[in-house]
Amino acid sequence: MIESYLKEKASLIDQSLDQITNELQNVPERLLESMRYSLLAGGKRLRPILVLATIESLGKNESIGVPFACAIEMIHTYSLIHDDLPAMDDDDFRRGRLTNHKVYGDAMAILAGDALLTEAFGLIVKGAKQANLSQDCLIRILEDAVCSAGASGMVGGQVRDILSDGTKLNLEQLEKIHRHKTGDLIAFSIRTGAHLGQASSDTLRALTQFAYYLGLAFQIQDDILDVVGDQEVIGKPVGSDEQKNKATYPAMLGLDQSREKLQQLIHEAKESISHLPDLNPDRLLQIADFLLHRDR
Ligand code: GRG
Repeated sequence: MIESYLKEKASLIDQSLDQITNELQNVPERLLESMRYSLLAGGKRLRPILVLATIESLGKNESIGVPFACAIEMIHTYSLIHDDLPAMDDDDFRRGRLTNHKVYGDAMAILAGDALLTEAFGLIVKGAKQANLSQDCLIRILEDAVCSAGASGMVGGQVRDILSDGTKLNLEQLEKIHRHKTGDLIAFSIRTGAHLGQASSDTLRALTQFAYYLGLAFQIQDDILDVVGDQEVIGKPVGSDEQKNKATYPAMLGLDQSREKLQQLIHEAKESISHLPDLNPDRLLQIADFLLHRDR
């Protein structure tokens, strides 16, 4: 059952993040509290789970991926904290609780995000040392981290999004924003699993394609849930995209066509990894199907 797999892996990530942040040395108490407040608030842990599932699908032991998976969750959580700030989306609730700046103030929320991002890189290096990873492999992961989270990746996507406020986007422009804002970190997760699982270059390419289909599908479902979701279940207010006049798939295509596009993307995602000699795709296919029907 995919639900029990996701639950078990989310709990492994929760425990590891708790331990990793508890072991940080010389961190001012209030900063650590603020970092842990958002990090341990129980997100779905999709990105770290994708790291582990990709390693497993390549027939390797997933445990080598845990520090890398946690590092990616730290980068993701930093982006959520900063995205919620008054200068960005100005949101009050995230992961079912008050947003970081509502509890700790803007300055501490900014710094908690900065610290999570920086510590993530430390954790990647620590994970590489623990696993005796080759320098080549570590460099590939670090390069991917910079490209996917940095100025040409997630941050770039967020900037394109902000600059498009008040303008009328077409579908192609919207997809470019999401490819970077949402897709790049999802691709980084899967590519990290592929590097750690020693995927061939053809398989790495196919997994990257799978990741971008999945990332876009994930975003469309996020947009759909903002229209038809249950606030109690998703942990943040619904209807906020419409209220903020955001360009979304339901706003551009309507709900029915957005759902069709979502199904099409999941189909293409699954096709792209179904016939590779060094990959057993079953787990990743199950996750793709689960995302199609997720309610949070
Ligand atoms: C501020 C640098 C910077 C970037 C912000 C990720 C992001 C970019 C903004 C968050 C807002 C948003 C809706 C982004 C789209 C990606 C997305 C659906 C994020 C939410 O991810 P989930 O659903 O959240 O995996 P949990 O809480 O489950 O981890």
